[in-house]
Amino acid sequence: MTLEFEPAQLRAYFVCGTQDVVGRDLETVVQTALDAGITAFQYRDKGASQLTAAQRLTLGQRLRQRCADAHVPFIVDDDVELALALQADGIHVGQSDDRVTQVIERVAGQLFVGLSCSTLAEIKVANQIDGIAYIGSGPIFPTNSKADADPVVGLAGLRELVAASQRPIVAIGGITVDQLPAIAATGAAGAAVISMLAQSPDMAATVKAMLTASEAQL
Ligand code: TZP
Ligand code: MG
Repeated sequence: MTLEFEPAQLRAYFVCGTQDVVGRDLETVVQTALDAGITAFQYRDKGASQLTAAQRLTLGQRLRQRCADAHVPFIVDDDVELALALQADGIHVGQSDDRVTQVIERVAGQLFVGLSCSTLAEIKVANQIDGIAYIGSGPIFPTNSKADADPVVGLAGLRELVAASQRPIVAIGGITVDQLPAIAATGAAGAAVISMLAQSPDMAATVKAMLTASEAQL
């Protein structure tokens, strides 16, 4: 059983892979985040990850099960075949990944689709495409977690993207607890974070801050 997309799932969106928790166990980190109340998890194992494809599949199965048990959507970054193999709830693709229209066709009826858009032009194109559940926009601020990140969008830029988009937007990139109210004030449906949660000394408090900030906008 896969979960249907709902915009509220974007409120406390955790993105993580083994490269983001070096020296620690990703499964434990994800379980702690689930227990803390994250509303979505994206498995993004890439960049400096040392895993083989087989290890990624095995770990993915375990993470997928933990998300299912917690009734939290499990979303796979980029890799459509991995997402299908894991019976994920969603797939997230960037502008430079497989063409989003092909991905939508490939996963139709099985997975919801998220698309990264960092410019107004990309939002306008996305508005014309049926089958996109949500948009991820960023980096809002400078980030150390993505080597090939687009130029920084900023809060004013995010506000423009939100105004132009017909789909809910989750903001990503360099987001810290202090910035959550400002992110929410742009009309974004939520925040997607790596470091803020992966390196949080108190995940319950960090997730609560994410939920409180997005609650104020509902
Ligand atoms: N896409 C745009 S910025 C980014 C991704 C995956 C990295 C976000 O990581 P952090 O640590 O929350 O800045
Ligand atoms: Mg990508």
